[in-house]
Amino acid sequence: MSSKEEDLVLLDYWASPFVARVKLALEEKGITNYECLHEDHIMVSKSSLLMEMNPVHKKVPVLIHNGKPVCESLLIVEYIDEFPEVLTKLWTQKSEIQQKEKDDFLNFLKMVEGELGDKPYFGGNTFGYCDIALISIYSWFYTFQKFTKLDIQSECPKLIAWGKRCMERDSVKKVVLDEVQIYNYALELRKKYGID
Ligand SMILES: N[C@@H](CCC(=O)N[C@@H](CS)C(=O)NCC(=O)O)C(=O)O
Repeated sequence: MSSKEEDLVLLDYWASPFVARVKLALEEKGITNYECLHEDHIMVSKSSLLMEMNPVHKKVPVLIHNGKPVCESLLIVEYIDEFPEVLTKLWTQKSEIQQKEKDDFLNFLKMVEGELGDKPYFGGNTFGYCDIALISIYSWFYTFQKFTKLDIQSECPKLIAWGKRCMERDSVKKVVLDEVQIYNYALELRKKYGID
């Protein structure tokens, strides 16, 4: 997400630790040109904009991006992060993928692998929150590899071993799609949208 030419509004409450998460993410991304609208007494009364933008929970934070609301602090943090855009770029381009995009992707993988370290799972010895968040992306690695021609197996052996370990779990086997099926889907979409 580029901060330029974007209309960003954050519904804020000064004491909210959840809003602080979002502000931190914005800071880290160097996004400063957003408008902060402060709720006065969030526990007692709420602005009509908050009621309109988060009609289900009526809670801050809400990030309003070009008029569209994103609710839930952790989802907003994810939204602010450029990562999903980077991934999509890896398999939807007509032209050859730029070296910079490959480098960004590889740096990201290495950073994730660094977090894993020598542990079997991200949280230690048991499959948990972070593994759930990442394993669905692991099944896209094959597709990314095909389009980027990066050798993820050699670049990030521990991460690949983690992926294989997770794929042995019944829950993962049941839910996470097969990597070849995903690659075929990517090829189909490229054809459908005239990329190939
Ligand atoms: N799960 C939400 C929690 C947000 C939350 O609890 N916000 C509080 C302020 S700290 C709020 O808006 N409370 C208003 C209310 O409960 O009516 C998130 O992570 O965004």
